[in-house]
Amino acid sequence: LVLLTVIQFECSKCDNKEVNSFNEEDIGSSILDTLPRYVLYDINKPEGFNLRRDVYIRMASFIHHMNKISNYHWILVLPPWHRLYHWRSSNLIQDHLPWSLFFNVDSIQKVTPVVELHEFFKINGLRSLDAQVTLQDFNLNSFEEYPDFSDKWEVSDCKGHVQTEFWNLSNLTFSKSLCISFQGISTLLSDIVKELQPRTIIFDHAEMALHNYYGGQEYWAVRKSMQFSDNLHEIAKTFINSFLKHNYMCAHVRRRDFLYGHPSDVPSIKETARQIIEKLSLLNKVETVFIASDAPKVEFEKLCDYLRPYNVFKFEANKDILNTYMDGGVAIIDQIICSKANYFIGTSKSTFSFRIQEEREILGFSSNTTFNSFCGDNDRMCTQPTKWRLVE
Ligand code: GFB
Repeated sequence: LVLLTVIQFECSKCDNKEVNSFNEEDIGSSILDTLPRYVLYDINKPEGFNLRRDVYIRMASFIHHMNKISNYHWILVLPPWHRLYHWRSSNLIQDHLPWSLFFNVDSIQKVTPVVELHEFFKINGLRSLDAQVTLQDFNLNSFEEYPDFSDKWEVSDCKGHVQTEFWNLSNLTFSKSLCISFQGISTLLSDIVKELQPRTIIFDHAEMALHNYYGGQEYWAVRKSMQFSDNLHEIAKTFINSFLKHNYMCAHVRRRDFLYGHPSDVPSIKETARQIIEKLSLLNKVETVFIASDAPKVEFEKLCDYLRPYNVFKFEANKDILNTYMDGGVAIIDQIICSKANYFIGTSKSTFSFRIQEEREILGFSSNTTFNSFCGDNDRMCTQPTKWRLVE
């Protein structure tokens, strides 16, 4: 009993200490009921880093809800970062990365009970997860006169591919596997949990679950807890102090797949430069532009040519930084630098830009320096981003 009390204490603190895995048969069911329960999740493969950050907020909100309505203590397992499509450095192995590489996990844990996957394995050992649930769409008939958008779920036949090897880990197994057609907010997942009564459950396609209340108090509390790691902040700070001198505009110039995915929102390089210069002319004594971009080198050089009268900077990671923090970390450094600029202009519909705007809200920048985005070549008066103001 003393050992179990220790396990319980360690787990509910969610700290990084090693916790012995337990043997279920040695433990009575009433004592098992006192142990924490775990939710794991994964997301549609092609989704990028910043949409994944948004899905975390939805899952955190679900865990908060579970801890309000259930007698058990629920903990969210942070899915490792694994081979994202946009991470282009093919010489680096960018698999199974813990959240602590990018985020301050202590800060996250102050708001939501979470553990990293490797910590979960220490607690759970190699026991099968009680349930694997693949979320999928309902078959919506587009010809229906009144399509039903109400929150609902039902166990159904699997429509698409069912993932069996999460994060390429063949030792993750499941006692039960089912597909559920799902439409609704993330707290609705609690009904599925009530029905299945698992102690450990993994949801695939967690992006199907929507926000309870996007931009509400809980949203911002969780969002604020997602601080980037001190090391990445330190690198960004050194760059700002050395080159930008705290007086600069940042432009997030999203290229590559956005040229095909959102052609009318992405201006040509020449038009991008024109819009940057137009903004600079309205800013008092700002002569320096920081460019955050996934653009290929030739496009960036072309942009520099058009911006010639101004000081133009881009963060280039040295070998050490790239090897340690990889493409994901370099992108975060770009985001931190943009979040601290005197003025920010982003790319319409890019979640990379949205997250910078949120960070600037948290830091207290005025909204006219934050909620700005480029317009496509043929729509110079395009709609500007919605001002999602911080709610406390
Ligand atoms: O973050 P993300 O979901 O934003 O995906 P979007 C874009 C990824 O591209 C980032 C890289 O996570 C980075 O890896 N990237 C983009 C950048 N801009 C920059 C930049 O300024 N600096 C650096 N260093 N890297 C969505 C995708 O992208 O676009 C979806 O999530 C889909 O999967 C959609 O492809 C069309 O919202 O911009």
